Amino acid sequence: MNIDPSEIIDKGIVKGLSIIGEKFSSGEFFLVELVGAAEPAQKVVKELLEPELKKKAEKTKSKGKVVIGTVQGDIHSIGKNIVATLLFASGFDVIDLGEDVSAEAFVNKAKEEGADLIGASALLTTTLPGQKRIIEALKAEGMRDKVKVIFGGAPCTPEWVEEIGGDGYAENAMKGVELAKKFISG
Ligand code: B12
Repeated sequence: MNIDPSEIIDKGIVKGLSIIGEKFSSGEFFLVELVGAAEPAQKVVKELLEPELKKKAEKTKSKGKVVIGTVQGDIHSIGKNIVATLLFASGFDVIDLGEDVSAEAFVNKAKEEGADLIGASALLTTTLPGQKRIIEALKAEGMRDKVKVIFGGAPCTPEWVEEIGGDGYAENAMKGVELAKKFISG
């Protein structure tokens, strides 16, 4: 069978983990189940799907430089890693800062690398303000007009991105790549 890895991610991993998340918030599941579901999902994405996505990497000259990470206080990495992999596979240079990344770290890295785009993930309502802080930190450095910024993650919405003055919202990795292409490659 020849199934696109992005389809497995969207129709399998994301759907399955959202059910786990719903059961966790309704009190039916506890943290142990959340962790128990996250571990195999992460393993499948890292070990099976990401290598497949990378195989399809577009071998052209770099489309542009992206600094990506999960905001401060937030250790959710699965979605961010998928976005980073798909961006890489689509021909972007990707600098992944990992998780629990401060706004200043995003901005300093973008400055140091001359990045075209910052992508920031937030999965908790409590860490969502970390996305706003990136915009503020860029303004404080006088860099807001030099770098495009896109956001994603479960609590993030297009309205939130508009409110904080971001450039784009993506509900999944494919849409993130489309935005990156639109902003960087013209
Ligand atoms: C897996 C998981 C965990 C794992 C994370 C493992 C890991 N290494 O990532 C573990 C067990 C560690 C965990 C911990 C916690 N979690 Co949790 N977790 C989840 C769960 C079930 C799935 C998240 C996930 O990986 N989804 C699959 C990926 C592929 O989807 P995604 O992240 O949404 O990413 C896609 C898009 O959003 C988008 N995207 C994401 N980021 C970006 C960035 C850019 C730039 C772009 C363009 C697009 C984009 O593209 C991605 C790919 O298509 C969610 C439920 C949910 N519905 O999200 C809860 C959830 C996020 N967790 C929750 C909670 C409460 C916690 C804890 C506080 C629990 C606790 N009591 O300790 C801790 C917080 C730890 C911390 N400080 O960060 C809540 C948050 C509630 C809220 N409103 O804030 C949720 C929503 C569960 C729930 N319904 O209650 N969690």
